[in-house]
Amino acid sequence: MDSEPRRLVVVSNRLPVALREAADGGWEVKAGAGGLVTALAPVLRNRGGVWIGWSGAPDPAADPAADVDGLLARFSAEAGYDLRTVSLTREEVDGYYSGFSNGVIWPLFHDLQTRCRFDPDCWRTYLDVNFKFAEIVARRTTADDYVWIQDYHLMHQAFFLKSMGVKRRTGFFLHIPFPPPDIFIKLPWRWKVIKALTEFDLVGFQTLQDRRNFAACLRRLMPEAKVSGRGAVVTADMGNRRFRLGAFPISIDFQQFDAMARRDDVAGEAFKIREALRHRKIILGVDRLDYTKGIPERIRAIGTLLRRYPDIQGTFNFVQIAVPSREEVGEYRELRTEIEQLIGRVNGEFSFPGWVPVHYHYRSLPHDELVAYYAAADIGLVTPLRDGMNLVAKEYCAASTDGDGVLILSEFAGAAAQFQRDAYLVNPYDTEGVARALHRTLHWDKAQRVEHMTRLREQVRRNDIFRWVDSFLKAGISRRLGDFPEAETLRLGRG
Ligand code: GDG
Repeated sequence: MDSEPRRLVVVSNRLPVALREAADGGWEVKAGAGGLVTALAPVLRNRGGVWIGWSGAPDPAADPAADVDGLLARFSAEAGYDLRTVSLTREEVDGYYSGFSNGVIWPLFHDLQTRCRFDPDCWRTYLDVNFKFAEIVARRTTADDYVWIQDYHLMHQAFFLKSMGVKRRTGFFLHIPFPPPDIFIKLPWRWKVIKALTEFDLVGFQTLQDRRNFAACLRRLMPEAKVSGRGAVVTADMGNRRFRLGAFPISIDFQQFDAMARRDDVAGEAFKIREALRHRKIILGVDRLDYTKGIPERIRAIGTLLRRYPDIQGTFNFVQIAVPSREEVGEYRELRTEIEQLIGRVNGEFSFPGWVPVHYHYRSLPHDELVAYYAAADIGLVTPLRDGMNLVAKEYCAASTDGDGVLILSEFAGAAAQFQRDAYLVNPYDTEGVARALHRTLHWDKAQRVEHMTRLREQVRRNDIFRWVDSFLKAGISRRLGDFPEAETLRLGRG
């Protein structure tokens, strides 16, 4: 068990691709869009890596026409790492994914306990599906691999691997916040969840505050646990075994965003966006359409800005890109309706010939178009009610290659811990405060904006995704990303 791990194996709810039913009734593979995919793909590529997860399609194997393996094999060859699917039935998806992961853990861990639906059947399905995943992990890995499990959907992996007698080195990273004890203890299965997390060798969080919250819950529910140490990574002693807890703020591939924003076609697209909006200032919001992202509050803040500061009318556009997410869930459909009504109200109240204040896109944009929007924007308005990290904030900075831009950031995003001195922090519930921040920063002169953005860009450049991976692997197995070298042949073949 102490030999050097041979391969990195990532396990997550979703594979970094989505299998969808195509218009002709067959299946098609599409690259995924979430934060996790953005963060991990560069880490596995051409390093013999394996990614285990659900394809996103309920039970495609039941469809005799689906050549799932063939579709994924083609994607694997292009992506440079192996994909291994876990097939889930419609009932499993409903209970484990929609019911427990997104109906209980997601709202609870974002401090929105009143949105939780504590359904014991969903909890049981969550355990069953975790067991199913663990069986595949056991089958597809060896004791030489390092198994890195991602996120709240799979908190029982180490627990089930151990219960099967399978020895693996395991690390777990939680992409969402970890709540304080007063909130966590509302969970009817609190003890089982916290116990399951103690079975990993390393549990990683986005911020020191998340790690502290976890340690406080651990002390409350398992008083025998003793947490000791200082710095980003500390040790929890459970009497018969130890494991480690760390804070590892996730990031982005800074160079990739920076380089893409500098590309002629992307810069040209950014210019076209500015031109179409008549070179007015652009305030940009980009989010999955989720109730944690504070989109209604943000639109209200835009309304307040226009009402309080009439001088500002006609001088800017607020562009909100909302990526469809969890559309099968009623709450998300209602949220979409609420957002669209609010936008209608603001536009109805303030538009005049030649100017509509809010532009709204309800779709996922191609990556280069998204980067063009980042590059075109004068202000990135990132105001989640609660967020593990928020990669959009970092991507916006990386794509602001001229160093001229402003990041207005919610103090409840994990990114605020890193950016507290450099971003303009706001309370997303305080619509007047957000309106004031917008009014002030719209009047900042270029020198102020450049000083602000240059510091932010430097932060993201220094603390990029590769540093995140390095710091996690260093804590987990005393190794670095570079210790899993890129295969020479694959690298040459990449062109
Ligand atoms: C979870 C945590 C944590 C967005 N619109 C488009 C698009 N995106 C991409 C962005 C970004 C990603 O989606 C969103 O990442 P976030 O971090 O903002 O948010 P979550 O999806 O909630 O992610 C979060 C993250 O995990 C990582 O740990 O930071 O706190 O909630 O990368 O670029 N991509 C494309 N078109 C779009 O229209 N192509």
